[in-house]
Amino acid sequence: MNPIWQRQIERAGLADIAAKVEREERLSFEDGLQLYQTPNLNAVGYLANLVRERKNGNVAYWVRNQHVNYTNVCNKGCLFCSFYAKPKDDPRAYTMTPEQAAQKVLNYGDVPISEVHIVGGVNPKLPYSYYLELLRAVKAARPNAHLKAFTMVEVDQIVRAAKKSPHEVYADLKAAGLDAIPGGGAEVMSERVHEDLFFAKPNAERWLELARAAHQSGIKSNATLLYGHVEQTPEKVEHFLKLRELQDETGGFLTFIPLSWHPEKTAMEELPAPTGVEDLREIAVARLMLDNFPHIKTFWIMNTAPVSQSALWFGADDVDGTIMEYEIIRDPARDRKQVLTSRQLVEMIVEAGREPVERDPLYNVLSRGLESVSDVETLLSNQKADLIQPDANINILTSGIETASQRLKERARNVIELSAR
Ligand code: V47
Repeated sequence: MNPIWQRQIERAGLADIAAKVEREERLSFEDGLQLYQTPNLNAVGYLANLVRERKNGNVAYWVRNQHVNYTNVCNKGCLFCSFYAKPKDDPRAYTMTPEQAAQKVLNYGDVPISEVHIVGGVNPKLPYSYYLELLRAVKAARPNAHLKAFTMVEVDQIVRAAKKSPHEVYADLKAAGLDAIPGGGAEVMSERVHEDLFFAKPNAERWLELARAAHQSGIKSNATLLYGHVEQTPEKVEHFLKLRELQDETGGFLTFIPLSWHPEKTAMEELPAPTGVEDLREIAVARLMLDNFPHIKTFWIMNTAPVSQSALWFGADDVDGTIMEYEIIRDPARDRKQVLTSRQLVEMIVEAGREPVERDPLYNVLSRGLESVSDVETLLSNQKADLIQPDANINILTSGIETASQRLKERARNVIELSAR
């Protein structure tokens, strides 16, 4: 190890952990606590980057995807959530028919999307057949796209509605078009936080049981951790250990996604949101603790594009995708839908100094660098997004990072000019 880093790591009290990382040894619960407690975030990031590069080299993955949130009706009443509408008399409530969901993806028919990410609230009125028809309708509309659908919380509801075993339900869902399962719903695997914030949802044991059954049925899935609200550090480390243990058993997890909590419009909105520094630490600690997870994702919608660029040096190897529309959190200032085009994603990765690789949800490589990014595709994506809700899509690069990076470039130019005088 470079002697400058060696000194930093020793001063941060991380020498033992660094030795384990170099020997590719598993980190303990106490190591996890220490990674959260040391003030030297750079030292934690440096170690996470060693693991990141060992597993994924210089590659940063992105995906051309579309999110469909088929219903916001939910009977779980989670305090951290701003998305849900109560099942009774809520004017915000909506539930798409399978045909309406299919129409949503047809609206982007000209964009070569490889993943449709389908999640929603737990609407107790929906019969088992609805979920199968939803998958069939979307698959028929986009036969070439993989369907990544239903968090374990929805799966729990589907299993109840079906009155069948999880394994039987997974077989039906697969036959209807399901390819993979997203990572939501576990929140923080702690009985205390479960009681306080999301007691109506399945607990950690049930979430893990349903993930195990998915993996045994040949369905890959992701996992998340929702942080930045009332959880405590040991609860987050426990969360990692539970996921790591199941991954040892099944090998069925693809990606871990730390989800940065957005307090806006929730029942706890007086609490402060996590900062960018916390977001980077969550990425880095996850990379170090989850030694058996192939990928760590920085979900740019939650983390912002600039923090996601930095996260690619703190353990993350995936920035997720084009998204097109996202309802679970909204841009608080404008309350608009959110999209990045493929060109913008690729440029964001290049600007961060990583090699962009387009993937599908199972991490099959679809293109490299600028190969599949054309102005025509970018144009289409913009036009189609506008078609859904005119003027409703934030162009993140022109409204956010472009101005920030332009400012930086401007400042750099001034410095160069001044020093040349
Ligand atoms: O489970 C809800 C979270 C999750 C808020 O697998 C919130 O690739 C922040 O799981 N602030 C659903 N988060 C989203 C999810 C996901 C997202 C991106 C990629 C993948 C993947 C999965 O969203 C929920 C909950 O933990 N959530 N409300 C909020 N206010």
